[in-house]
Amino acid sequence: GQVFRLEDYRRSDYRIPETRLAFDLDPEQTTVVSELVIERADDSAAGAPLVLDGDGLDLVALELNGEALGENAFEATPDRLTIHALPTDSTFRLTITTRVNPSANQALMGLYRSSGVYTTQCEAEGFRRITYYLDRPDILSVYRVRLEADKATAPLLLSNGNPVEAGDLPGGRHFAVWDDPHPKPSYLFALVAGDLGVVTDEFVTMSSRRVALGIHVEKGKEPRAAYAMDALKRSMKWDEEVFGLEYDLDVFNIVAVSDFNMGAMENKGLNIFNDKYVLADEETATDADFANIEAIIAHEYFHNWTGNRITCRDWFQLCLKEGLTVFRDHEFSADQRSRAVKRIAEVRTLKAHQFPEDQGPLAHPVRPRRYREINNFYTATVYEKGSEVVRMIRTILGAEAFRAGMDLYFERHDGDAATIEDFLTVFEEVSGRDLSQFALWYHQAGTPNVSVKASHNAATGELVLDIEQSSPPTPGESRKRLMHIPLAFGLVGPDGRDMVWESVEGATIEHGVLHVRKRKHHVRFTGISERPRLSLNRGFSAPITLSVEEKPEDRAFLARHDGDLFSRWQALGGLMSDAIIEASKHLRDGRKAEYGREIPELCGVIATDDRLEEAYRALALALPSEADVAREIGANIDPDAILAARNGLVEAIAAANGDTFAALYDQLADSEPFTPDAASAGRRSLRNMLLDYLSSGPGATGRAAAQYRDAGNMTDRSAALSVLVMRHPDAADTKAALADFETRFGDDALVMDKWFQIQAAAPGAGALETVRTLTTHPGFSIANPNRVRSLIGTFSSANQTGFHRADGEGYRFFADIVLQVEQRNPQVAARLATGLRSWRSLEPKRKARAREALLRIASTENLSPDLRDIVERTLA
Ligand code: BAL
Ligand code: ZN
Repeated sequence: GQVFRLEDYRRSDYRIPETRLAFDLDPEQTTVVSELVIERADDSAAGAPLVLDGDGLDLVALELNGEALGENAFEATPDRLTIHALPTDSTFRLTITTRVNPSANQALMGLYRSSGVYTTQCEAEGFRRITYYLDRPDILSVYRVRLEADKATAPLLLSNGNPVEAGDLPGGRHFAVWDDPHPKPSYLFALVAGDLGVVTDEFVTMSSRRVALGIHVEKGKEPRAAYAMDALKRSMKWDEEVFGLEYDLDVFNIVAVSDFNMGAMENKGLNIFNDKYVLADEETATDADFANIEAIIAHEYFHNWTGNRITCRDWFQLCLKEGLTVFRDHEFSADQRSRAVKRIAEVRTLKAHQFPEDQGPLAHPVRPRRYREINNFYTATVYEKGSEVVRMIRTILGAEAFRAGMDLYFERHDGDAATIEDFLTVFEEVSGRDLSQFALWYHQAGTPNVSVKASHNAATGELVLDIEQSSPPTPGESRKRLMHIPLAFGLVGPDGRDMVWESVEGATIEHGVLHVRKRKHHVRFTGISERPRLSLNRGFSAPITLSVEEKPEDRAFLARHDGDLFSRWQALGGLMSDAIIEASKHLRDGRKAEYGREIPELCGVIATDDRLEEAYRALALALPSEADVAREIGANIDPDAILAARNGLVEAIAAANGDTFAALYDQLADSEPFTPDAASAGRRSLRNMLLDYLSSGPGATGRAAAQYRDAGNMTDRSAALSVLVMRHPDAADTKAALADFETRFGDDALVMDKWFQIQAAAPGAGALETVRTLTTHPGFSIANPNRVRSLIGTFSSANQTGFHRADGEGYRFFADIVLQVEQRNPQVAARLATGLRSWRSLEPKRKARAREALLRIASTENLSPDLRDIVERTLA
């Protein structure tokens, strides 16, 4: 396939200041008439042909300035429309008629039907599946859209912008016209037509403008949209208060659809959502679902400024809108909930998804320099690491200068298609700092490592830190340049308080942040009378790995006493991870695993420390996942040994704290009616974490079975079911609970996703047969992305022992499914296939079998560009 390169960017010879679209909607034969005002960018472009993008299009008619074009004047293929003979005037009008079949569209890109609703997805390059266009984000146009459809089946007609006209037509049809005054790129175009229920509300902006809000969902599910509406209003308010950003249209609509490749899409004034991220009530959604809905509603809304008003010059700049908008939604959630807890959750996600990407064959810079298929770059690196980079800018500049930089960004670039350079420049200007070394965070792939050695001289009161940075090679980048790493730290004294030094030399330290910029820093502190414990990378100030020479006692001390809650969590997690790694080595060698007393004791202390929020205590008690441990080990992975070692630690913690945990479990029972707020959710998460420990012994199903039975909400019900399935897959209580869940929720697809997910995660070689059988369950559909992700995605990404079965059957099954999904939906298949990205770190037998599966996919004929790109890079 073609390779696109950042350095090849050129401005287009033509612009499209105005776009008028008319859709005559029909399930199989939709006609699209596109009337474009086209402008030559400058005189040097005179004579240049106009080349418009298409993808599988069927051209019906073509007119230039109102006259049909002769056959020799243009060339139309499904993927391109080239017009040779153009008038000499600098502006002309092109009218293009195409015909598309929404019902046949299973790739869910362009215009398609989902449960009888016409909907669109155009990012990144879906608009060219609707009509020929300059389908690139630096072509900004004002859109006017006319929709016409059958009134009985599609009473609702929505597009971007404000509604301007509507009316009835003969033959049971009707129409609506929408006008969007804000110039936008084609990837932000959207339409929806169908018969949906609605929840309405109003938001009054800071300059007293009234905005009509609508959330459109499947009829009968309106009550489940109430939380999303509440989250939307809070998001609108927050963006005004924190960034001074106001909404800019008279209406804001959100539509939930059940077949959707992504989580949601920020189309101007008409966000389209995967229904999973809109619909929630206590009986059908967990606390995690509520938190995700809040975050994603906010994320898409925040794109109105970071993405829509200021968009990307080209797709290499994707992180300009995504990294920044993730940062904004993280800050929103931190303000709505608990900052420390939110930060830990973010770092867990980053380590679980971005670190393995950065450390494997699919590693790429936050701003990539080349791609073959842009759909494959909606990655954890672009989103999550992209957000971390913005966070580091704030850490380096301080909150005030950061806000000034954001203000300047909006002031200077509103209406632009901008670049990362534009973004960095505003922060350099407002702060007077040189961010050129820092910019490597955008340009260089891989997770840097910082190693720290400390030596303390009690007699002189000197502390020396020898700090060294290094970055491992990544594909296409064997030599790395030195990064600017902002390392927040504290020197924790014997009383648990941060020590204050008299002087320091060897590195710049500002507001508790040490700036690592050279390969090596020899940092000397004076006035440190006692040996401190090093609390490093506080708040995860930089997305790096740390190698610190320290004693386990020091970590245990920090886990108990560090004044920084994030670092306490980090210290405890490190101890747990090391203990599991050590135990897994013993088990592989046929020896007995030992876990010691320190970790179980710490777990008891933290679980019962009521000065700490419950949500924090739950996160502290959550052991690193099997995948986390595998990543720490890095090579020659044996998932069975890791599972056994991890289970051993769970049992050791449970054995040491049985009575304490049981008492706390009883004490935390909900006494009030359900509310989804952070404090109540935290209580449930701690209680459900305790339930897992209390259910870890042989035959210990009673408590989980009872909780399942008595649960008043989905959080407690699904947690109990998960504990039963994970800890006691063959128990009668487990089978009964699974059957009951299916009976209760069998006709609710989103809830059944949890049932698929929980079973797909059950450890052990037997999971494969369960998953295989579930693919034939009537509730499963290979055509629906949410079903595929719940069952197959969970199996491949969250079931280390089932998926990575020693005999390779998990991989074989997986390859079959990936190829089946690909027949319909290349994008979802390609995403799924990243489940094998860490194959090289497996032990030799599994590695060979994983490779066979990848090679089989790679050698399949007519592979989509999406899937080919992923498997070839994974194998390279
Ligand atoms: N722009 C794609 C979906 C999102 O990141 O909001
Ligand atoms: Zn986004």
